[in-house]
Amino acid sequence: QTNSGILYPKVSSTRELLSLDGLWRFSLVQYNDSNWTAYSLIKASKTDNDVDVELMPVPASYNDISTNPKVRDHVGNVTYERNFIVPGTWEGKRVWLRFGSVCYSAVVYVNGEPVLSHEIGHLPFGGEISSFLNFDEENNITVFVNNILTNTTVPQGDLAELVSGRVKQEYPFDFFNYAGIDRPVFLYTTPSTYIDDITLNTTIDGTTGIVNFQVAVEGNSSYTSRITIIDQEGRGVATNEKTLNGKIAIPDVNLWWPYLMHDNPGYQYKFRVELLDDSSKVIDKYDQLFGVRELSWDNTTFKINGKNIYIRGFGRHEDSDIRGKGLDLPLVIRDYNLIKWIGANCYRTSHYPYAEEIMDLADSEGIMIIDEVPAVDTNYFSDGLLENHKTSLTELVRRDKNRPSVIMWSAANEPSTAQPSASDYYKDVITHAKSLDQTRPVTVVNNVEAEDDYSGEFLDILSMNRYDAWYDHGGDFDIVLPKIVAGAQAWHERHNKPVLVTEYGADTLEGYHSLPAFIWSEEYQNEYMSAYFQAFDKLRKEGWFIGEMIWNFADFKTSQTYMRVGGNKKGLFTRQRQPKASAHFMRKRYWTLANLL
Ligand code: BDP
Repeated sequence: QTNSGILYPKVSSTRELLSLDGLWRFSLVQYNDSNWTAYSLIKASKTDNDVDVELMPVPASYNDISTNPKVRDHVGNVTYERNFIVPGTWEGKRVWLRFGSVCYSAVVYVNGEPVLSHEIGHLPFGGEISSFLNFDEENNITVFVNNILTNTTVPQGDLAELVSGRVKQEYPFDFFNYAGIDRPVFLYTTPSTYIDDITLNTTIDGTTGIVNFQVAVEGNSSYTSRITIIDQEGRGVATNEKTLNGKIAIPDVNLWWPYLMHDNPGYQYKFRVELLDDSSKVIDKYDQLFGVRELSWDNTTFKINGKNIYIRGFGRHEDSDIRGKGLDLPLVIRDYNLIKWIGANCYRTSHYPYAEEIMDLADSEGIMIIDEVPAVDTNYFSDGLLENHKTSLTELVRRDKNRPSVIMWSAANEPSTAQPSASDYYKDVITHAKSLDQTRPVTVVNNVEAEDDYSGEFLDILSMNRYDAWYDHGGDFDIVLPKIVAGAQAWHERHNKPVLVTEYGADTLEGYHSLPAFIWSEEYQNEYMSAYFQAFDKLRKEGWFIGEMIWNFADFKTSQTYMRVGGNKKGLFTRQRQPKASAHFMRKRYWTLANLL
């Protein structure tokens, strides 16, 4: 249903909302090689969960809640189930069901009837379920959640049968393949004629902000509309009563600026849409937040509101103890406190879209986002994969198009762009991304050398991941400066576009010290960073180098391999969000850069 909107559910005078978050009954379904079987068959083949409490919190990944490795390492379907009551006052309205994300795919039944299905994790989906509900009575919802990754899923994975006969999920990326209903679930109402979608783009003309808008309405097309733009003090600053598609000017506009680029970063307005019937009664009402800002880029620079952007940031993960990738508001706020403490202005949603509630904070705090689809480590290109890859972009742009924080789309992380077949594949992917949005640049995050790559010609900005003095040349910090400078120069010279370092990093065990620095010690991480800082300072003088992002913000869980001691430890912060020595060191650099630029 990608041709309809996916506005975040909100209460208004015409809309109501119920959360289905909380404890759901949970069970594992025995591995079955046909991905989806009939409802009755799956229900009949339930296994018991041994010692486990058969309840699962929503939102959360299910893997780390249990003491049982069968739950953590499960492959295939699980079921989530609960009952809920729909108020009788909702009868006659449209009732919608919406999931913020289910990893990786879901089939949803209400009162035994299939109502929704969705594939690709980390993206919202929903639909109208009015006709399946009993009002003022108990209803049952059952969700089959499947975590199998194949050659055509985004991201890719493979199933391997072990000699014991057990089927195991293998995948090329290092972060743990968490699964479950990991973001909020809502029931909400709209009237029968409703605001389905809102698309806003902004430009600036002197001190005036221009808002280009398109509002999609479903239902009775004879209703009129009233649009009001409301500032942060609650004042109406512009209106339009004529049309659902047009332009509105905001005089003396407050622009949206990134953190530490302005004394009032993250300024947002409300775009209020009201649908009115013949007697001017409000039929539907929705407030969409947005910021006024203009992005531009050329062969050497990337600008916001006419000012050069220099990115100070990191790659991150949605990852924490017990919850896995489940949305957790205390963690979300802790993370933004750390982002501001360290003086960063940007992060990449490596390696998938992050929860909408996390993105809201980026908008309001002025943190710039490189918004990435779940295409990580793509190795085999095929038509089936291409379709899913494009769908992931369609759904991401549909979800995040109005966010001022999103400054760039990332169409992939470390794909095999050194294969000649990558050329046609990425031409198609990037053309698709550009057909969805022309106002933001598109990148692919590469780890191949410029001369070996087949994707760069289609991109607006070149992003490179580098691990010199980590995965090779342990301890040889002196190779970093020449290699990074030459690597970045080669990208710029080949394509004449701005260059960004999107990853560099060293695993570090907190509390392990060594003088002189030795690999895995806190001293090593700092010396490694120093070597990269020297390279970045040299590159900054070239005029086309637009930023530095360390890998990673915090330590995170991985699959089990001898390369990872308790997970990937390249964080500046531990998984519990406490600083390593490197966090203090980075803080000095990021604040110095912020004051310099
Ligand atoms: C890069 C990947 C990232 C990994 C990182 C690492 O993009 O997902 O976690 O390497 O190995 O290649 O730490």
